[in-house]
Amino acid sequence: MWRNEKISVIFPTYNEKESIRSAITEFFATGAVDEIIVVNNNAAPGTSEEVCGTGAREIFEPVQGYGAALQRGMREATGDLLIWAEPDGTFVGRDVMKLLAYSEDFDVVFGTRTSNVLIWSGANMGWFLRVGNYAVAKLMEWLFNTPFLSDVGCTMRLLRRSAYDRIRDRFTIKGSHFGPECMLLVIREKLRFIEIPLNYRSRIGKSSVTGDPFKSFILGCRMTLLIITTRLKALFGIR
Ligand SMILES: Nc1nc2c(ncn2[C@@H]2O[C@H](COP(=O)(O)OP(=O)(O)OP(=O)(O)O)[C@@H](O)[C@H]2O)c(=O)[nH]1
Ligand SMILES: [Mg+2]
Repeated sequence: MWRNEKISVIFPTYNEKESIRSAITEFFATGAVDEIIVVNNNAAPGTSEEVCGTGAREIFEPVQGYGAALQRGMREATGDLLIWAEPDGTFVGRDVMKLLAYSEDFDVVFGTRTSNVLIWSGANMGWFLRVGNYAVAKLMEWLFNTPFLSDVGCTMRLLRRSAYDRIRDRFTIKGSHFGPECMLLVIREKLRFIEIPLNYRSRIGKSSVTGDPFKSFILGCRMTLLIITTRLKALFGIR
């Protein structure tokens, strides 16, 4: 609980068998997290055994993809404040407290992994990914005249339930670029948001998306296209 509000953390999982148990322990150790929903998205065999007995609730989402998993997790969560994260060892449990501190003034708190001093040694945030995320985030910031944005790929963030309820019916993307779709909906709905720097560590196990520069580039292109088409829709008053 945080100031009488119930806190839910959503962990989509696909290939995090080696790290998921320690991630659950680390996030519960904050003392603020009431519920962890693990969304098993056809995850590696053995994942359920790792989750068993941790106190997290495991649910199964058969539709493949990061967006599908996260949307299912949010539908299942019962908290007043919904926190997204990844159970791959990259995010630090105590950063939950930073998100919560800002939740008093904002409907949505985005994370950024582009602050040099918080990128841990070995983290997958080299020049290409850092500049790419920054550039696409700036495109979003400038086209929509938003507060400061520097990362479109950060998968740790907080949404108030009231904010989630205002945008949930308009989620469409099942794949990896669901994160920016959610950002664009937050912007278009004129919700109050802020972006804050989070720690970013090296991943335990193998990345299936941004570990491959070509896949990262394609993902960046899809995100850019989504931002431009959403701006055009906004211009013509199309929801
Ligand atoms: N690749 C992939 N990830 C999924 C899927 N469903 C859920 N996820 C989750 O999406 C998140 C991102 O996947 P990662 O493999 O860590 O990709 P990434 O975050 O780009 O890679 P890192 O930056 O190295 O962590 C993880 O939490 C996965 O568990 C899916 O179908 N495919
Ligand atoms: Mg990851």
